[in-house]
Amino acid sequence: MTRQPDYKFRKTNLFLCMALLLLTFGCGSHKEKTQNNDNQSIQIEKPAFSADSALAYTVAQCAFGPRVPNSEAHKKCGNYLISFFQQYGDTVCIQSFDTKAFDGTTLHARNIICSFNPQDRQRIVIASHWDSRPYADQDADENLHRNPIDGANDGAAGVGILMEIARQLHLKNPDIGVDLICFDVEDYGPPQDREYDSEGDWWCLGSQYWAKNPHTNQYRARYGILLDMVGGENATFGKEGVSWHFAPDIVDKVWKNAQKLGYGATFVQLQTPFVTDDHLYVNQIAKIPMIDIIEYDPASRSGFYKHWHTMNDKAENLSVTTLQRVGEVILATLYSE
Ligand code: AHN
Ligand code: ZN
Repeated sequence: MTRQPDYKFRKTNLFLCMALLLLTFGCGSHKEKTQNNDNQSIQIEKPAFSADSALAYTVAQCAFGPRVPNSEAHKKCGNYLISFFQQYGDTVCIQSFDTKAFDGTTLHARNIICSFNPQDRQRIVIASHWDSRPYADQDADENLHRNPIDGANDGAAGVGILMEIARQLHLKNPDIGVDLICFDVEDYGPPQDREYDSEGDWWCLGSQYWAKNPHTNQYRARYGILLDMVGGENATFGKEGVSWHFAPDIVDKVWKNAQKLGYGATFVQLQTPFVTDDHLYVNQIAKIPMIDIIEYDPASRSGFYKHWHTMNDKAENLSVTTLQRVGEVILATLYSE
């Protein structure tokens, strides 16, 4: 059995599923009763989140092949994301730019920004990166260290959640401005398996570009949430250092929402190490407080997802349960503003 069926076939299926979903949940919203750990029942008015859809969107991205900048798969997947978001968003902005990689290569990049209620001054950003890493430099097999990875969890899963969120926001207006941002070239940093002159900010090139050149004049947002490696099996998310430093109130808000939904064992009460990720530059350069929901695995060598930057970061290793929890926490946060 393959988990990456023919794309056209799946697309037809996907549309059928969506038609069915629309018929079943035409009103787009229902009151969800949930039980938290203290046995108090709480109600948050928000639309349903379908992790099956998020997974299908994640598989669809991976089916193009590794989304390494300058590759054909990267270009095709970018086009797919743009036309997807154009179906659901009020506006879609494509930020095209060229940027220099650590090795001197000029990379052709695109940040993709899907906005809801674009005229609203009260805005929230939900972001992820859509490119995948050119090097499996954490793989157990050294011979594979210069192979590109699928980045099913590292990239595609976060974007898959953004896509499902776009579908839900289209069904029920959140009454606040929302920008779903797919950053490009997050993962083109120098290989980490040998000494490289890694002076310089070679990671997160797309978010650095956006932070210096936001997609609208005088752009402001109240806060942002970055999703990175949000689909691993039995994943836990800790209060990451950069997030805690720049936006402790947002971390607490999101972790409280997770608690209310009964996901306190996934969003754990633990301070975890600083991570250089897209949110760092959004905080430092754009001065928008942004947190990172990123898997923390104390048992893995890196402290990240166990298949991080390996050939095993594949769609078949993703968990719908984790996608569901993260998706619900984000929707609960957006609809309780
Ligand atoms: C570094 O490895 C420098 N930062 C981790 C951020 C990252 C990479 N997230 C996904 N891929
Ligand atoms: Zn990565």
